[in-house]
Amino acid sequence: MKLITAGESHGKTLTAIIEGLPSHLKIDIEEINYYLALRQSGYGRGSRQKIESDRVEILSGVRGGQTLGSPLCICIKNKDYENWQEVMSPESCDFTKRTLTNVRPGHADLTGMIKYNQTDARNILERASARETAVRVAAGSVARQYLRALGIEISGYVKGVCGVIDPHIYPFERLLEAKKEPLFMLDKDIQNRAISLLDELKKEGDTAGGIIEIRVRGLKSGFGSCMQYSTKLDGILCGALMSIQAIKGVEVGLGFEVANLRGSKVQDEIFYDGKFYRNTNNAGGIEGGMSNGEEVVLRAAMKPIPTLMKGLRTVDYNTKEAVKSASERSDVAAVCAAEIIAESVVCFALADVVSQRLGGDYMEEVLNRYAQL
Ligand code: EPS
Repeated sequence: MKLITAGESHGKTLTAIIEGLPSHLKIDIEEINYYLALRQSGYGRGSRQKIESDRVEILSGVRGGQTLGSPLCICIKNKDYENWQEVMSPESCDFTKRTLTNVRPGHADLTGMIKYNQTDARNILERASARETAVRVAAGSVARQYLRALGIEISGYVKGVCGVIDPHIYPFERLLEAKKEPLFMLDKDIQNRAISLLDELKKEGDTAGGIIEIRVRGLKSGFGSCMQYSTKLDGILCGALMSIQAIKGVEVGLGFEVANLRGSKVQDEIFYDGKFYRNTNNAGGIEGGMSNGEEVVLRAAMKPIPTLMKGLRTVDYNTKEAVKSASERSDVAAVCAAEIIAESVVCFALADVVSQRLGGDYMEEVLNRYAQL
């Protein structure tokens, strides 16, 4: 299963092509829109989200609610384009307006300008922007529907915001409740502390990141492979998470903690009672680059949003003068959005791994093959 995305943040539309879906997969468009709305929600989002109300349009690959086996072309319109047409139109536009040269530390601005030989960071930031993730959520939501048909579910929650961490471990069933919470957190006291912190940061013109946990339930053992480095499931899923804007760290299972513990406290011992099982899941459901049948547990660390209302010290790209970095509007935090995006990219990457092993041109064939494992 392959995905390619296109689109600028203030351009006409975001578009994606998904290739490799079998035929006869029922597509629930309202569910895609549900995840798009969730991606726009969450405490700490900025005023851009009041302009956009993302909805997917399927342009090809689906007929009467079912996939045809042909490539799906999907798009999400940028409502803000109406306000940006003068500077973003592909036909003709005014290059002197809404230029950005006070390059923002931590954004793609400076490195992108040098790499692509630009004098206006707009030509970089429009594509680097996390707006692109809207269409990845739509594609991930299609992949989620494919996985769900096999009984594989993906969920997650926010585990921490700017150092306010929830140390609890929750059963999979509880994770869905997080979506009803303003910060997708499951402990209300901890969430209230995080909200107060975001309020303070907003007043100070500062921003925050956080930690997201993603879990996969129902994945049978043997997906991914120990035979070639590029086919290892942990490498593939962590790579997908790292591809999200602002993600700077990823862990599987115990994650970085494995380095601090002795072997007998880290390895999950194996037992047999009619079937093999383990009493612990420190490996996070992946051993030797293959799913082992336990829940897959992934965590991602998001850095704070690089556009700070109070600005940061930087240099004007063209004049080389010391200036404050650019800021018109910004999210204080987008950790909830990142949680939905993380679920979505895991869905897509996993659907690709699953479909590589199972093959199948139509859903019934796929389902039969999974049932036989
Ligand atoms: C983003 C900057 C902000 C965010 C945007 C990502 O947009 P604007 O520059 O229009 O205020 O709101 O995210 C989205 C639009 C979105 O839908 O997630 C950036 O620089 O990455």
